[in-house]
Amino acid sequence: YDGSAMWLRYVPVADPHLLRRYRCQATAVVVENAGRNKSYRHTRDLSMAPGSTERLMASTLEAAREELVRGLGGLLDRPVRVVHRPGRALPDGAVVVGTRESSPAVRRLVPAGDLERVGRDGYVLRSVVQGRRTFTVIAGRTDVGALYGTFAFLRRIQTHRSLADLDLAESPKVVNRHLNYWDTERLYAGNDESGTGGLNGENGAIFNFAATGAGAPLNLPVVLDRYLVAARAMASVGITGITINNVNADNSYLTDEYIAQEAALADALRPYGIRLALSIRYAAPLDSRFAPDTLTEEQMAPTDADFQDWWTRRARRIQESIPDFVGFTVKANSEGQPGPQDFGYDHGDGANGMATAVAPLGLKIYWRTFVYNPDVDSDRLKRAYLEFGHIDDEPQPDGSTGRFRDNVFLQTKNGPLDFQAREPVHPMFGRMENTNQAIELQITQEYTGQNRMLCFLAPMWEEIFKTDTYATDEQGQLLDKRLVGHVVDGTAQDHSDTAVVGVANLGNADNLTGHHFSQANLYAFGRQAWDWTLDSGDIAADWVRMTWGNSREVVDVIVSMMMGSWEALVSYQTPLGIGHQFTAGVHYGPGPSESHLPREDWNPVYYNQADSVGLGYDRSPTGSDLTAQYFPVLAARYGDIGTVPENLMMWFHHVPWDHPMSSGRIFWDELVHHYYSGVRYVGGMRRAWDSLESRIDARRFAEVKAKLALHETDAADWRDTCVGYWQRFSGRDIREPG
Ligand code: BDP
Repeated sequence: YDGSAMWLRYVPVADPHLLRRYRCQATAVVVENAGRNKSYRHTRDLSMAPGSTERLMASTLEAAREELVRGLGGLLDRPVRVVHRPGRALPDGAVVVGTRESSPAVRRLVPAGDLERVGRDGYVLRSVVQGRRTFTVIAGRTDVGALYGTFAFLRRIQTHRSLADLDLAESPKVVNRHLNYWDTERLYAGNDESGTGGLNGENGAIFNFAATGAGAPLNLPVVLDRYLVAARAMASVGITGITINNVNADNSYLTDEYIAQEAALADALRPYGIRLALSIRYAAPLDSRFAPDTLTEEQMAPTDADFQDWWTRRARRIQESIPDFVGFTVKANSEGQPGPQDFGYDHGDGANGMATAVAPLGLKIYWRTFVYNPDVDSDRLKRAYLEFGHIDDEPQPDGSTGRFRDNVFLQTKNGPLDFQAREPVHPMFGRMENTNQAIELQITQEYTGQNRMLCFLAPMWEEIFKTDTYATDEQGQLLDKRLVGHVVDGTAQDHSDTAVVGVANLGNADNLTGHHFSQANLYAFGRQAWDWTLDSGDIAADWVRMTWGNSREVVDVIVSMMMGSWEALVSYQTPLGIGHQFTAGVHYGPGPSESHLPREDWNPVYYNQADSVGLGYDRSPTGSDLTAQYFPVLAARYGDIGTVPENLMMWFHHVPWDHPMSSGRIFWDELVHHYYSGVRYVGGMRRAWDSLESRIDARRFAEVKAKLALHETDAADWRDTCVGYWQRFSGRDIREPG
């Protein structure tokens, strides 16, 4: 097995007792009126997509039915009966899927009030007993809710849970569960296995428009089987949308030729509830490719009609082909991308100009806050809040506060630097009371081992979501709900439109993610975007059962490998809160001594500040005072070396080599201990994996084994390079068993 079905493997239930029971509980699939709400527009042949051996679905309920046929057929190891028009006589063991509108059976079995409570994407999963017959009803308020319920039902069987006496009602905590797909950067998931993935992931892109090239009918991109696997995988964890191109955007994606292809892709993904968005380049109106519809520099004022009308025209053009188009992701005035500041305006004007343009079409602007203009402050980490915070606080002519429009999301990375393996949370969470805020997490493992290292990120995201911001209201009173998760899900400050965004890791590798274990990160992202309160260990266990097997030993060994893998990586890469020690550009190996890059704040030495006194960047009140951007409780805690959590110490302090740590060691010894213990953990993972040889299929076993060997070598390189370099400053001995 090559991993190409991801976690939707549907292998037969091995335990004969369980299998017998499941077979009685799922005898037939009933999806009435599955063909209603057909959503195709561009693909004429609905049965088979070019390049694909899979049937393309025309509607969400067909996708649900197909998934049950495939899933139950595999899990129960025999074809399942499909009943199209059951009338009132549902067979015992029927699995009924639909909404009250689509299905008379659902209407009979699930009262309207029960569905109202679950919200737009939610579902009810319920056992219903009638006389001597028992059915399972999977009901949504919408078709897509029913599809999500279908995946949840199949997951129960995949993870060997009971199907008896079900009475579940589930709904997501966050409205928009969105992926950003950087098609040409940082993928690490391509068939081209040369090196570690590098900066340029072109070879690995999953949706490759260029590849359709000459000969392919323009409005019909090749829809490959793996697109559909990706769509099903995304739907199975409740992803609602995907921005399909890199944030360093290429204007081609806005041309008519590309829009036609995007529309066909949107058709393929639509039945799975996944809507398309595009990254755009702010200065696109100047591009001669759109001639005669181009603007001059003078017409680029975002507050004026010329600029706004241009974007309305482009967006309308897209919407004509993709009626459920989400909107635009914008990276502006960041790392060389154009933005409103190039034309004398600020981020508020720029975001609002675009938002005003697309508001009549019902579209959204995801405006990224990943900016670090050196003119703003010497500490890179302070810059985003300095640029955005005051716009959120601005009194408006109508008496309200905050300038950003309602259809703008400010999309903010979880931490103030850039997706490092551990960062404090971004100080903007909780601070932007009057603005819709989306959190951006990185699923693709740019800084967390790429496609070589096994690093399960759910514990990191859990730590982020569950971090207390200690946010206060205007009177300075602590809010009741003030974890980052509450800020993101809108309950902290009463926001109804909410979003979690993940920079996704799908590519053209056979297993779609390069490293088999990187699949787990996409899986976990979806589950946590749906419900950030989930326990990351439970998520790991589900994924392992679905992906590797249900035997006790397999589950226990792999879950425990995964659960410590992130902390181990932090330990051998960037322990105790030191940030960005990567060698230039590639973001994989160590480069603590590097100082050659043109911008000071791209260099490891800027972040480590190593000297004979100690290590780390002083961001306390005696230093850059980043701590002042946090709410008072956190500001005080982070600002004092006596109270800062040790795992964030060097984010906020230049720590003296002899500083006493809670372990009883001095800082130097503690630092060295982290590097060594991180590498030891990887050795432990190798041995644990080897112990599973007889329980894992040969190909995947060998592939993971080979990756773990590289992983251990590269982890040791991190340890030796960093410890060796720090030692030049500390002048102290290394007292650590190897
Ligand atoms: C950095 C990546 C770069 C992205 C940038 C961003 O190295 O490729 O363009 O983030 O998020 O981490 O805009």
